[in-house]
Amino acid sequence: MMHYQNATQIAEYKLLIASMIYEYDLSRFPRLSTMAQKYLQDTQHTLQYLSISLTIEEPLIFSNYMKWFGQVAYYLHFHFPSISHHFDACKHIFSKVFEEDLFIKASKVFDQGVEVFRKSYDSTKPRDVIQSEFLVHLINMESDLAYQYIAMKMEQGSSIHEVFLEIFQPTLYQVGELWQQRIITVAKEHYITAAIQHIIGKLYPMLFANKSSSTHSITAVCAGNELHEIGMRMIADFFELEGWDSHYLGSNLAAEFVVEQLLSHPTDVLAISATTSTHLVEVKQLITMVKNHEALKHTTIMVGGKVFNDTPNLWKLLGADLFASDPKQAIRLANLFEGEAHA
Ligand code: B12
Repeated sequence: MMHYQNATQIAEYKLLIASMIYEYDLSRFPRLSTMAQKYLQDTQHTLQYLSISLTIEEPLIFSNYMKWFGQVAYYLHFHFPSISHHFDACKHIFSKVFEEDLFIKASKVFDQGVEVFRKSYDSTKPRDVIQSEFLVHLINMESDLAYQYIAMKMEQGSSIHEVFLEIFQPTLYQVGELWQQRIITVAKEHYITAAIQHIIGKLYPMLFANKSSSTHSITAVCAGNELHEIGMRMIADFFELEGWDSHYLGSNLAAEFVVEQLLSHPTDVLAISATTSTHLVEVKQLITMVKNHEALKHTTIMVGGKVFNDTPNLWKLLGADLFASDPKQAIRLANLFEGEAHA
């Protein structure tokens, strides 16, 4: 049997380790035979988050994942004793396949996570998700009415900032909550997201009608294959509104291509967004590549997104220069930093 020595191997061999955990659990609870695929999938997720948490040396990454997993397990009506047996099975296999050092470190983080899971599972209650008029239109798949609602708000004097931060952002967070509680389907979540992106697109002529001249520049990218891109897009748009030149690159771009872009079109700031912690290794790789490149050593690296909002100090651990939780703070910090850099 192979013995793993470091945290990255946990992610590398997650299918193999998950299979061993499943086989062990199955030998004690034969009824698990009906759910092999789901079991293996969920276990691989848990191993992936454990690996990242250990690699980055931030236990909160795994605990936050287990908090979320506890809520999901509650809404999916998972059988609590079965999950407890599953966690025991994980520990049993860890003790067999991890070298002693790794086992000690992994057990500490894993045990904390299991405790957080228990508390989260026990304390989760269906919460009322406020359904605004805008969200109700989207749930009813009436995107034209949703657009008319936004157009009316703007006619009544709402600014782009208000529409983005007081309507789109809370609506999207509510959509996440509704999806997690299984009140709306994955397809509906996709529909609503696409509809909001479409509405944002329609607002662009208004957005950039009075753009002032550029003083600084920013490149904005989502980490690795991080698909949550609306937050990064909003940040880039707000910088643009503040008179910065913004180059928004979207997601699914390998680090070497980001570096290539920065070399051909240098900007003062590189902004990187991450929502889930599964993309943190990619954030770190990109930061390291930019920092190690002689021609890019003056590029200021700013990070943000849900995982950074949920994990204080993570930005420092990854070597970023700045972190901001929202557009206002991002612009204030970037202006301050760039002002000082050019003073
Ligand atoms: C829409 C959505 C999706 C869409 C994204 C589409 C798109 N084109 O962007 C799709 C369907 C693809 C998706 C997929 C998944 N999703 Co999703 N998704 C969401 C949802 C509902 C909204 C995200 C969003 O747009 N928010 C609105 C923006 C404006 O907010 P924001 O991202 O926080 O950005 C603000 C700040 O954070 C900050 N900011 C953001 N980036 C940056 C960068 C910098 C530099 C700075 C300074 C600041 C900054 O400023 C922004 C503006 O204020 C969230 C719910 C939520 N609570 O966020 C779930 C959510 C994030 N998803 C979740 C999950 C689990 C997934 C999947 C794993 C699901 C699955 N089983 O497939 C996949 C992962 C895909 C991947 N590889 O990344 C979970 C994450 C849970 C966790 N562990 O943290 C959430 C929280 C849902 C939930 N309640 O369970 N998702």
